[in-house]
Amino acid sequence: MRRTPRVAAIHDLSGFGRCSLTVVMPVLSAMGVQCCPLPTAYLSTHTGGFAGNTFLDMTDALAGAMDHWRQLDLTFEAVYTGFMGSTRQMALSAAFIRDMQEKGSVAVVDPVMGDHGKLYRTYTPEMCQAMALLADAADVIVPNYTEAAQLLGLPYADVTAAPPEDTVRRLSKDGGRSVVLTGVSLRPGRIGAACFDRRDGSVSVVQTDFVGRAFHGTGDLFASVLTGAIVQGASLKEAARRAAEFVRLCAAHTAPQDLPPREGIDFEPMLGALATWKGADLEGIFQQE
Ligand code: PXL
Repeated sequence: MRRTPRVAAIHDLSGFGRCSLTVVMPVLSAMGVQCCPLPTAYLSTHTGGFAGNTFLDMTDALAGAMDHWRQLDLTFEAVYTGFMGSTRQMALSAAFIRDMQEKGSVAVVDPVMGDHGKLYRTYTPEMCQAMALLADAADVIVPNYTEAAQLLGLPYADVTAAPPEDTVRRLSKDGGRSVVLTGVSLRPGRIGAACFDRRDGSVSVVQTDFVGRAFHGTGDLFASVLTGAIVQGASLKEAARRAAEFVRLCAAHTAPQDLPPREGIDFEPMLGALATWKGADLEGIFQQE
């Protein structure tokens, strides 16, 4: 019997606010994937909407844990990275990715830097450059429009105005990496992602209903489901469909509660649905646009 797929997850641990490892770990576990965390930092809360959060940098511990895993000769179906606390963490992550790729890992890099046209307040221009280098090591990147603009060195307004099909091709760096651009809306009331699959050069857009509000942590939720589906063997487009549909389900559950957006998307009660989904369950939910 094939062993349970494993993912090495390099993200911060934010105690309150539903993002990064507090999303990544339960989502992957619910999908039947072993999540092995490599925490980059411990924060009391995420940095979006809470003032005065604590920040414990864990870069030295990260380097030590990576070395220990190398000594143990561990292998992972995927290495999945997100929010980073320093340029050194990004360099360590890129080196770890390259070592694990030699042993068969797929590298999914969510180049977390900002949202809604603005960088998160801890990100400096040097960190954005280092994130672009980390993204160069990836097999799959999962940027939103803000991050796509950073990676392409273009104004946010230009990237949001461009056809998403062109943007994912440009982000692929001549087809060298797959791309899932999030927050793509082809028409009002619809939202989803544009995908460039480097395996066959195909470009596709998946769309689902937009549940009228934005919540913190939806990017982490989307990228976690995407990563889980990829290691389960789904195609990139199918993985993006599952991710978009799960985010929609959780947003529909969260919106009527009227929680402060900084508390994040209330995904925990929906994990059961994620655990039992099979690819076929989603047929009919999506229309090709
Ligand atoms: O959701 C991305 C994210 C992850 N981790 C931390 C953050 C953010 C976004 O604000 O602050 C600590």
